[in-house]
Amino acid sequence: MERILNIETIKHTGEKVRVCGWVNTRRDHGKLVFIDLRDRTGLLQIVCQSALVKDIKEEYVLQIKGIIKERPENMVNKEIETGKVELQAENVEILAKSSPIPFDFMAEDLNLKLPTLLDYRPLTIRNPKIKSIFKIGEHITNSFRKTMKDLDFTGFESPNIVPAVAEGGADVFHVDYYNYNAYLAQSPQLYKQIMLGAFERVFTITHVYRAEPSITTRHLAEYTSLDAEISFIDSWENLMDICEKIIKNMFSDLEENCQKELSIHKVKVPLSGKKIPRIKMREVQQIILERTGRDNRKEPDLQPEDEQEICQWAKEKHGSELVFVTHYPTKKRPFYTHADPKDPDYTLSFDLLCRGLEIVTGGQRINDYDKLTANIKKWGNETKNFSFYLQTFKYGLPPEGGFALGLERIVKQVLNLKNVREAVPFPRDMERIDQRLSTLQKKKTKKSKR
Ligand code: AMO
Repeated sequence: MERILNIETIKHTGEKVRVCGWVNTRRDHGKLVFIDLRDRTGLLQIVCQSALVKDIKEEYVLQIKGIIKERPENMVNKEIETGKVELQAENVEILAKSSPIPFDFMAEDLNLKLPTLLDYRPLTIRNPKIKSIFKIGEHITNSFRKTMKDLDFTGFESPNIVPAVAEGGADVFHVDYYNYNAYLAQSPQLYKQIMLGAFERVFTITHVYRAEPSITTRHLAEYTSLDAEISFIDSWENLMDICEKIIKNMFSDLEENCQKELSIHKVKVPLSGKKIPRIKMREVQQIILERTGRDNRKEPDLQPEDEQEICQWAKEKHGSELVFVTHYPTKKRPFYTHADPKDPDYTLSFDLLCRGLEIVTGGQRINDYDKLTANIKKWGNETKNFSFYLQTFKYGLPPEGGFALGLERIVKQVLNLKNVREAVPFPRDMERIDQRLSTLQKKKTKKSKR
């Protein structure tokens, strides 16, 4: 007999079926035992003679054969999708045993401290509310890919071991690569630009690495970057148009297909209004001054509290929980960023903020070989380290730009999670590689020929 899923049992009343899953709960009522069996589609009530399930405890994995019965009207459970039926067990087989569970990790509102939640990830991932976080993440990634394909972008795989630092700064992980110096990629930036020479518009979904020197609620050491790069742009604003389309498609996809997951978290997708407002960074600082009295007008970047305030402004003024902030100072952007010809102290760049947090960064790139070479030097890098990448421009690349979305940050903002670590099944940060680093022994690193 073929296994059927719990959700399918509602179409099999009166029939004998075989189901498999985990014991979610067990309730003993004298000679009868009620088991809620959990599989990937949800719960099903099993009614058994106690003799059949004598030693069976929570999280045991079972295979059960029996007859699907309709429940009497007054016994229907509206809380579960199979609530109109139950399975009268005739045969129960144990597929795997479980040790006693250390705490109630299936509780509806699992109120654990983050370190405990992550220390017990193999268990807490089974909780429906936690599991739903990763369903949302998967939908976001699929929706990004779908919009990219609809817009005729070509996908590619970007390398994660790289010889040069794309985004600048010291936050890179060094790799001892056959005793040569290499890095874990901070972004697929240089490779997506190279790919344009053949495909004109490309995307990639890839893990990237930032050796963040501190622990915050918005930074991971490894995260998923959803990257797009587009050539033959008429204006850098085309980039924001495409980014807006991606985000709007993403949110309507979640609204259409993830109501269950959104409602477990008691959230709605962020409002994006008719058109997401676009505002220059210096104007943002002026608005912040007027609204809060905080004068950050000389600061080269927005502070986290400024990002929250401007999102609040966008919601009140434009009915949008998203806002594009544009024209960041040239000094603060990587070497490849195109300056604004009208005011070269600022760039043709943008961040997209959502509910108070940056979720996307992008902008136009320098596509002129000489200007790019000069900028690499100006940023303190040696051009020989970039000669591979520079071939792209040496042999002609049209005006272009692109952007990258931080997957986990989008999940965090959509679900109103407190910490971005909750949005990754297995987060890496200064304190953890699955296990807490403090519990692992430090390895003495071999001296490499650098
Ligand atoms: P940037 O460095 O701003 O830009 O990164 C792009 C987006 O990635 C997310 N992000 C992070 N998410 C979690 N943890 C981190 N440590 C982290 N750092 C960044 C953010 C951010 O907006 N090459 C450019 C993009 C481009 O211009 O195409 C880049 O990497 O959501």
